[in-house]
Amino acid sequence: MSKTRCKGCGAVLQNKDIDKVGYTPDLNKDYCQACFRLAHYGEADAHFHPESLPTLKPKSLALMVCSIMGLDMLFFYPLHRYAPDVTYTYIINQIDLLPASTNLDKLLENIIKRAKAMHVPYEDIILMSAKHDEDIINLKAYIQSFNAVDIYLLGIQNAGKTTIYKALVHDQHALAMNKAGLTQETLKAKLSSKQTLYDMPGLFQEGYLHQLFSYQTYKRLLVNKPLKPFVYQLKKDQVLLFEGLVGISVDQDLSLVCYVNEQVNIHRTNKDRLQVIITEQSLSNRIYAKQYETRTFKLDTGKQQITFADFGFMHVTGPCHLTVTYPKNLHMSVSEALFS
Ligand SMILES: Nc1nc2c(ncn2[C@@H]2O[C@H](COP(=O)(O)OP(=O)(O)OP(=O)(O)O)[C@@H](O)[C@H]2O)c(=O)[nH]1
Ligand SMILES: [Mg+2]
Repeated sequence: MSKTRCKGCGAVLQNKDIDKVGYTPDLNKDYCQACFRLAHYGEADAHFHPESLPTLKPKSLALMVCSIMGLDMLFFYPLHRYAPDVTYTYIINQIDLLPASTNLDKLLENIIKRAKAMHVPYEDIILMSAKHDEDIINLKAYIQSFNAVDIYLLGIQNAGKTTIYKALVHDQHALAMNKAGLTQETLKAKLSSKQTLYDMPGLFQEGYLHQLFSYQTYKRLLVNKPLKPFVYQLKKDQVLLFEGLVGISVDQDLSLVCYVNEQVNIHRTNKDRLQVIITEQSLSNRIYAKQYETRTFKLDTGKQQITFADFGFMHVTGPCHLTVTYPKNLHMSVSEALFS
């Protein structure tokens, strides 16, 4: 088998099986067929998601990249437990997507508090945007201040690892797009004469939008512009329905601050109509949801964040009871809000 790799996703190119990763009819091409179609036509059908956990060399530096949409999962991959001889620095990427009014100092303070509460060892926590040249220059200087020769970019899908990689090593070919699980195999390049940078395939996050929608739909729903908080005053027995996917109701009149893509269809209805509307909208949106479930959460005092996969999140000030109807296979979490 050819050992040539696709320059977009890193998969070994092969011309034997169209249903397997790395397929191309012509082994002399730079890209596998899936990356070619994605890069040129914005289309993606087959979804291959690498599931193996990475092997990290001892004494290396791991940059754990997390997008602001995945903050609820920030410390949930305990790589430090099975690779303790590695230095871990956490990068909170895509901060350009946060509303301009966000207090970044407070966000950092709260993340540090959470790391301590969860006993997560870390060297540093960096807030940055891969789209800002200055942040990339600073990151490069930061990496070069370490003696480590192997530097890994790790984290869940769509966090921005390949975007950072491309900017750091000036790679023109690797694909960095809002297609979850795009990087299939490790990409590597010299960062300097002493250091090698590895862009790793994303760690698989169950229950994100790519499992519920076609690529055409989910790329429309992902947040790609700075978030504008939408405030909704919700009355008892009213339901706020997001794209036929998630319905929220509260046990008292309350305001919800919603952070989702502007294009998301938000519909106010009442509890009696909820099932009918969910059925209609999930059919027209072609949601791959086997079953919806309804759960009630008792929210503590203070600002709480309810996160719906990579779809968005909302802030609610408790105490209150919040009832959520959502597909069983959608990732959802409730935690203390990290910023206001
Ligand atoms: N606004 C903004 N978008 C970003 C930033 N970093 C990455 N993106 C976008 O996020 C999407 C995913 O970026 P990738 O670099 O492909 O993400 P990845 O972590 O390599 O994803 P996988 O390979 O699937 O694990 C792309 O559409 C990028 O343009 C950032 O700092 N700000
Ligand atoms: Mg990638």
